[in-house]
Amino acid sequence: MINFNNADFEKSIGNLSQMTDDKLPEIVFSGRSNVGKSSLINKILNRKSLARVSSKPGKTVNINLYNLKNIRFVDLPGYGYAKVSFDEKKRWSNLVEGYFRESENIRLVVQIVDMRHTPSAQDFQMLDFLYSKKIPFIVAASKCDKLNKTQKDIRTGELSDELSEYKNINWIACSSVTGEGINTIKSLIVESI
Ligand SMILES: Nc1nc2c(ncn2[C@@H]2O[C@H](COP(=O)(O)OP(=O)(O)O)[C@@H](O)[C@H]2O)c(=O)[nH]1
Ligand SMILES: [Mg+2]
Repeated sequence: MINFNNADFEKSIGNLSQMTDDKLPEIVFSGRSNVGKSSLINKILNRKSLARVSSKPGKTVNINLYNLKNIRFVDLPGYGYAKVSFDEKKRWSNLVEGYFRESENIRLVVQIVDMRHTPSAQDFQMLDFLYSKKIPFIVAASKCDKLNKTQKDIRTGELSDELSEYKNINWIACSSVTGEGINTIKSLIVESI
């Protein structure tokens, strides 16, 4: 049983040695900066502002951890923000690559892409990485409320094609504004545990 309504912020870490070694199953959220990662986490957890939502792409290269008692949500630092320095990019890759290398408790990665656009080169890099390493993942296509019916139909077909090389991967149109897709994502999280 997962109680999505009983989450606490655990901590924000800039170094993998700060990870708690308690074998809690982990649900990982990954995506480009500003794609709607924090908003999605808040929506799933039924909270207004547990995860900080920002109108500007964030620069903090930290992993944020949320504890749901018997599982942990792992909020990876966003990527793809153009204005970060070489050092910050280096910090991002050390932290994220290190996390995937060292964690033995990943049950599911929720890879978030913006429904309105073709996934970026970095999104595809992330998807290729997850797929080739056989890490279980789903794709959450965020901000679907920003598309009208016609646009949504078009993007649904296109995104299916764009993701077609990842066999048997679920992708879900979702919105943190309307709540569309959130229950499906929650079910897939439950199934993964
Ligand atoms: N319309 C709409 N806006 C969203 C949605 N999700 C996030 N946003 C907005 O996108 C911006 C970035 O969101 P945030 O959750 O901080 O993204 P993060 O950087 O990936 O954590 C904020 O202005 C949010 O209000 C969504 O599903 N629909
Ligand atoms: Mg965020």
